[in-house]
Amino acid sequence: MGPARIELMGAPIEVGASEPGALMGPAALRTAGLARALADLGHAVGDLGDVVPGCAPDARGLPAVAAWTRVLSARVGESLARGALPVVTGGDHSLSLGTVDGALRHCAGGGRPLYVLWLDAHADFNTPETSPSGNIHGMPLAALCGEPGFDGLFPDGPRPRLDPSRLHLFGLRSIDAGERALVTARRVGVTDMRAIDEFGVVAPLRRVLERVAAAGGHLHVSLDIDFLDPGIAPGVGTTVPGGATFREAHLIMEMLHDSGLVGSLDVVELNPFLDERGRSARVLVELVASLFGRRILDRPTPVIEAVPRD
Ligand code: 5AB
Ligand code: MN
Ligand code: MN
Ligand code: MN
Repeated sequence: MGPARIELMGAPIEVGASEPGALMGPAALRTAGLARALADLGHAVGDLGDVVPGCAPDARGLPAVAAWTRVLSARVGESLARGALPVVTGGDHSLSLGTVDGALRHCAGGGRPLYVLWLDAHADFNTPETSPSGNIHGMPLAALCGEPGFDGLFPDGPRPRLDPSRLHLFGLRSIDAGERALVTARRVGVTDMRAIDEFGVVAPLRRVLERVAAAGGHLHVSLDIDFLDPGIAPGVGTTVPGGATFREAHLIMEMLHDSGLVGSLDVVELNPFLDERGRSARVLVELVASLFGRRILDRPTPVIEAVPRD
């Protein structure tokens, strides 16, 4: 059984990155057939179009990101309240400030813990103080977890924080000194590339999924395309060699589907301006389709059966 309805929303934001082009990401994913691929699997799919931020066209920096955060949080919250599964396409990774905030508020209202699986080459745990670049797409997790330095980013008043122990970084292979200290101090879960090389993706991911299942949690998945090796997904501003292979990423998506735990999804950092003939957009569509149930044969694989379900 799948979600009642998948709701696609574009978030053409690039103010969080220094390389221009990510604002074309939602359009490229539409062209690559994202909605059609999901509908072909039998899901009810709605494309709600692009989210429009309530900021001046010339807004830059933190104020612009704050406007995106506000509207994305509201849209994701509304989608979840309708019982839908929101899929937000980016756009740079600062959009997850809004999507995760929306999921956090929704879960807090329902008394469910929110877990985040961050598929990314990077930790995205810088603060304005530790960041070597000043780019906000390298900071969303620090802000969501309540690190200082982000005044004015979220709507005023109390807000639920992301518990760092319910955050898992998967595929990490590039981390700055300041964020490494924070990730360690806050006890964030990490499966870095060294661990994937040694153990593969199955055992570490199964452990994450078991925790979420045991807690009855909502799993938010944030897929940064630079999680993948640049050889298969070159359309990205921040390439790091040594990324996940297509087969590793594909298996992760299949396991996520069969877990039945995913409640919301971001697909971020696609930069069509840097892509090669739509390759990266097509790879992302393939992966998202697998997350929503595309499979080779009509049976679960033995590995996935080992993940307990209640
Ligand atoms: B992405 C870097 N750590 O903070 C920084 O693509 C890169 O959303 C951030 O993961 C990459 O600028 C942000 C050097
Ligand atoms: Mn990222
Ligand atoms: Mn990244
Ligand atoms: Mn990036």
